[in-house]
Amino acid sequence: MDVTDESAYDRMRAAQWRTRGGISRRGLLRMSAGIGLGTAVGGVPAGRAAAADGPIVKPLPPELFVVYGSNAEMRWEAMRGQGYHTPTDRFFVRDHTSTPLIDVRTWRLRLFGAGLHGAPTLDRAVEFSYEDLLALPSRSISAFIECTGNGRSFYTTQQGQTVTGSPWKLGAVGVARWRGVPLSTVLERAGLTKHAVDVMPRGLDPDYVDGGKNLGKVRRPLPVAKALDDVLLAYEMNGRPLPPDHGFPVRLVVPTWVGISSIKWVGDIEVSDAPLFSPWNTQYYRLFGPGYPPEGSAPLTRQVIKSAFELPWDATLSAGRTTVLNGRSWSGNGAVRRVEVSTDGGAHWRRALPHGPANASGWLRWEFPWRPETTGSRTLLARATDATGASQPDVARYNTLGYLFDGVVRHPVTVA
Ligand SMILES: Nc1nc2c(c(=O)[nH]1)N[C@H]1C(S)=C(S)[C@@H](COP(=O)(O)O)O[C@H]1N2
Ligand SMILES: [Mo]
Repeated sequence: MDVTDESAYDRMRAAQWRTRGGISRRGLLRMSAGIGLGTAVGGVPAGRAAAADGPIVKPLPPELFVVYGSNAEMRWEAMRGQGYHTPTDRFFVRDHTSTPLIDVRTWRLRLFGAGLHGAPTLDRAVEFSYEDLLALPSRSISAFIECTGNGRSFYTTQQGQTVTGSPWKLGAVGVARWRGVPLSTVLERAGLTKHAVDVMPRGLDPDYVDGGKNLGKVRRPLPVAKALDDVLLAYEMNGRPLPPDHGFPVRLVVPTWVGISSIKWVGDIEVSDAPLFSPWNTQYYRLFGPGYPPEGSAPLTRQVIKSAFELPWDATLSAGRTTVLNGRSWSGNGAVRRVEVSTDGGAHWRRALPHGPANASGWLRWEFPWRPETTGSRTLLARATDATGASQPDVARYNTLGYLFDGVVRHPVTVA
């Protein structure tokens, strides 16, 4: 999970090679016939395919992304001049292992468990093909997907605290237009009972191994109440079929919740009549550390509130000229109501001008005209408040895995 220049270099080389017209190992595998159900990479060990070609399929040009192994964050300056949604080419990617390539002709979504009528086990599952899902009534939503650890590096750089995981700045978030079938529709058609408690989607990507221990497929239980509320089984992103890195053929989109809830490449969904557990709601995605119980907090659900400037880190701005600072703020607790900006390290604050919709599961865009008169280093700050009145503190509460950073980020710029 550590960043090394070497891994960034490897990713870049792989992307360059692909764009120069080389046929990738993945491309060859994709063309080979007979990729079986759930066999992500056609019988070749996933690790080898990944090593040959990089874990992420789409190009990761350095002007759009910072790459940490199998994870890539968007550079926020890449949102400047863009519309409400994050274009797919610059949407961050977070893969526990690597992006699988799935043959949609043989792919099936299988639902099973004691919370369904007559499908107690996987071998008696209710099945849906890709065409079956496309034929069901669809819904579209604009929603952010954000990694729970987005902003993690600021625990260290602003608060001097040690945390583990990818050292994201603020780029592990994106808002897309998602289209798909409400999960509630599929659950009802699969025979949901009144006794259903948890719903656990499981990905078809390779098993996740941590500290030498195989934890199996990426999977995380979702309470049935949330599953029936606003969750989508999405097959489209920004008007196109989901690309491989974002979950083709079908992923969950769980609006306002931690990114890990939105399981990609869903192969099956267990519907239980008792609480379910996986490493992703026990050892990860809880808060651990001083002030938390040894087993951690309750499993994380909603994201917290954040703000970002659409500027490079260490941007250079001109003295004596008005620059419009653009940014976006979002919260898992409800729509953003107010954003304030400081251009002097937090001594003075003024309201930013909101524009466009303040969608509760998306973000609010805003701008702030600024005319710096003198040259030198400055620190820009943005602080949002959401519909619940929650705002961004100066210091985020520490947890060892560096989740849910909601502190005000200190963005350095130079006025020249
Ligand atoms: N099957 C599977 N689903 C997954 C993951 C994964 O590694 N495997 N990563 C999760 C995490 S931690 C996040 S933050 C989001 C990232 O979605 P994206 O890569 O489309 O941006 O997907 C989630 N769904
Ligand atoms: Mo994540």
